[in-house]
Amino acid sequence: MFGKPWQGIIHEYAPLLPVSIKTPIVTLYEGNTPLVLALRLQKELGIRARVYLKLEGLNPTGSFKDRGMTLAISKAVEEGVKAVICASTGNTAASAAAYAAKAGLECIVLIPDGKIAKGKLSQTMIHGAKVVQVKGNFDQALDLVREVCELKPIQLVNSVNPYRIEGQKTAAFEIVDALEKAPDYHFIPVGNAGNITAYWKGYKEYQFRKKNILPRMMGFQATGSAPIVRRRVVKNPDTIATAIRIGNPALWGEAEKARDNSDGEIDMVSDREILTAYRLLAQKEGIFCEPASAAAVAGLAKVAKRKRFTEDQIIVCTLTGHGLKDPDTAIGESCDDSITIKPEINELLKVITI
Ligand code: AN7
Repeated sequence: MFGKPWQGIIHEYAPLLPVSIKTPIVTLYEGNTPLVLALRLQKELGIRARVYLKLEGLNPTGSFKDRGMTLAISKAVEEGVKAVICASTGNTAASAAAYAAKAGLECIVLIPDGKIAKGKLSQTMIHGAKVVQVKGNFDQALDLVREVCELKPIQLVNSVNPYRIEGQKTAAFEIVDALEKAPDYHFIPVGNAGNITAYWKGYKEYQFRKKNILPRMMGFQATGSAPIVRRRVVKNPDTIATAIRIGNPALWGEAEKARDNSDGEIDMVSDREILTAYRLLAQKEGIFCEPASAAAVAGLAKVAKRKRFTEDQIIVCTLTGHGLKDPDTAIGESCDDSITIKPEINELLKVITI
């Protein structure tokens, strides 16, 4: 009567992942996230194609990073590693800390000083990781962890670790399983460029399963952190979407390949456009994602202004992280909307306009 219980992406997709019987699976039951039809958003943006949202914020630590981390940590345990390290704008840190806790590994994270959202910092700390704030940006922190891994027996779990990409590609498998084919367009935010690389790999590997089509990969950076679009390293990246505040993506070349081989695009959206999409998702779809995730939908809104999508087309946007990751931005964007009254019915009636 019931299907087999979900046990995470490694159990589900083992034949397509670099694991064996001997791999000790460290899972928090990640993956199997909803793919939601977004009719009100579609209408709001004047799009005729069907728009689906892949809610990666519903993973165990609230972001897509868990898909790659279950595999990276499982392989670290298999290889007898005792400690893992990453540089992070927050979500990788939270995920690494949680999976390391589950596996009994030590975890060290380097984060850019003062530039990580509170939810992510709170997760990383409570899971017991050693948090090192770097007076600099993500790119400098990544250089440091790469260097320290040459000197110490510590495993790097940033997306330059190929197991991260292997795990993250399962999101594309799930989308093809749900739609029974690949979408025509896939919109996704781009930071360090691991996820766009992983989805493209996943779609290609799953091509044999269903109809022989591949999506166009549509990546979006924030204007203040858009090295791929501008074709040069951004020394001092800046954006309200701190998750993608990255000026020198580690998988830059891979992202360009995904773009070019899929006949897609990598473009940029402003913080204003990101925040507009962020509010739209919350207020028209009931979906609270973090600002970086809204970049994908801001990108869709931008493309929809110049391009006519047709009714038979399918668009998927990945919403990479949960809105609760960054409560400060949500409150900051909404504080004008809150009203304070004395505890009296007349006061309340004055403010209710219905
Ligand atoms: C919510 O956690 O880089 O292009 O260190 O947290 O694969 O880097 C996060 C990236 C999009 C960009 N959305 O993905 C980190 C980190 C959210 C993110 C991205 C990130 P990539």
